[in-house]
Amino acid sequence: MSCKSEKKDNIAVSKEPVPPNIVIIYADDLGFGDVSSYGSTTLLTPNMDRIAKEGIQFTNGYATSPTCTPSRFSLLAGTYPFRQTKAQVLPGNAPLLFDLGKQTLPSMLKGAGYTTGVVGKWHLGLGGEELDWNGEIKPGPLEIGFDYAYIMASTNDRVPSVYVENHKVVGLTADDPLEVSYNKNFDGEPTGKDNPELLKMHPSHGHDMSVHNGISRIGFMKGGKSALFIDEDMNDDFLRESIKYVTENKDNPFFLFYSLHQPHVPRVPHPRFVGASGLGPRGDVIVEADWSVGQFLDKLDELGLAENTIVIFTSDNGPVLDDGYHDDAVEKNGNHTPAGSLRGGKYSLFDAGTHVPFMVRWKGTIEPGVSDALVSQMDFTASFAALTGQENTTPDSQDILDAFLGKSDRGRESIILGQNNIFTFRQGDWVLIPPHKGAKLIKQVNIETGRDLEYQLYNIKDDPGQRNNLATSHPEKLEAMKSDFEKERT
Ligand code: NG6
Ligand code: CA
Repeated sequence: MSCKSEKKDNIAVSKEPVPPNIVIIYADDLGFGDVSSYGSTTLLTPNMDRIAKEGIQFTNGYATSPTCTPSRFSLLAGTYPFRQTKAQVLPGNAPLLFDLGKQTLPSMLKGAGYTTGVVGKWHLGLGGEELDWNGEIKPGPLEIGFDYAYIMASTNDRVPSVYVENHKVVGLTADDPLEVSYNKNFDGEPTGKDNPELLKMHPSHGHDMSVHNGISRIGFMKGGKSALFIDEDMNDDFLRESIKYVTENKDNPFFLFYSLHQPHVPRVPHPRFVGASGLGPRGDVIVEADWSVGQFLDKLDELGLAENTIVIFTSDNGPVLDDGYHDDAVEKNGNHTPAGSLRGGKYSLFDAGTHVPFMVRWKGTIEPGVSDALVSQMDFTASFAALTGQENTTPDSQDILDAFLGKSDRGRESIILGQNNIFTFRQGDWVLIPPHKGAKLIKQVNIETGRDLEYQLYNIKDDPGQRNNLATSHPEKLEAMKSDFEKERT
């Protein structure tokens, strides 16, 4: 930690140490193999690579779930997602997922004197059971510890297609109220199903309800026309708001959760990035996201904050190609391997569901390097509580600060990955997948679920592609893992 010092009669007097700013840049559905520092040669991400090269690149970094809401919940609440059964992909009109009053990452940092902000995708519910989108939108981020919020209400493929700044929908006018339903359409409103002629991007599965900006979404909405976001501008909107936030808060310690929407569907880059990757819209929006990461890092440099800001880059879950729109993700993928050498992808119990790019930079403090420590996003709360002298009261977050700062190659011993009784258990280099009923393949997205009626046991170090099930040949290891998994669950 650097110290602010003050010259007094030519003697430097040390004041309180200044805690570093903390920024988490969080991609949405970015895979382990989508980043060039993790081996991608087909898609180049020079700015994400910059964080990796100037900091610690983790080769065993995990989100806690292979979908969005549970991973985000876990990151912010320091809790395994399975402890909150509602922590599953939420509709856009779901109530706020958090128990008010419990510690969160932002509330802990607020207690340490930080200003706390969130910009970008939220997908953690808003309001109570009934929410009038034209009134005060609360409880939300401000009620769980953020001082400032500029968020997309849900996801870019779920209505309402609006941003919320603190307690208000941005740009809404009283003469055109916004209404939202996940049950039925509003009279006279077009849908993707009935009005394909209105669409510039067509759904492949689901996503055939309300239409706006030529794209049909999940759920129905009416009105609020002046508030609806433009997909092409979303990246620039979130970058602008993030830069504004750090600029305004540069003189006090701040935390920013900069939550990107890429490469989640619908993949609609700004026109200046169309064709940038050669891999179609999925690649193009990753290039767009990477560019924003670079712009953001440049701004930290310009403000003189690079040396006193921890920058983390990671993703909420693994990759998927066709996730519900005909956007050429499959057709133009070529030789690109979004999951790298890992098996599965988004939604999967196999490793690629949760094993994600994960890097931590603290210029001038962290010695750059590569770490194979087992680290998870759930551990930020306890680790940064240790850094800032706060008490961690979240149930599952572990203090692995030394691993995050590259001082130790020991992270967690083990982690449960999944949500709501669908689990994988990683311990050291071993992965246990308990028996799960259900299909082995999600056909629509062409991803293996990892479900099997038998136990699966893999050694991830020797077999990152999870091809050799060692459950029968290693009965003692299997029994030990089963027992440790049960202990960790309770
Ligand atoms: C699925 C959606 C998918 C995506 C996902 C959540 C359909 C057919 N598929 O239900 O497109 O929105 O939910 O993704 O509707 S996440 O990254 O936010 O978890
Ligand atoms: Ca996601």
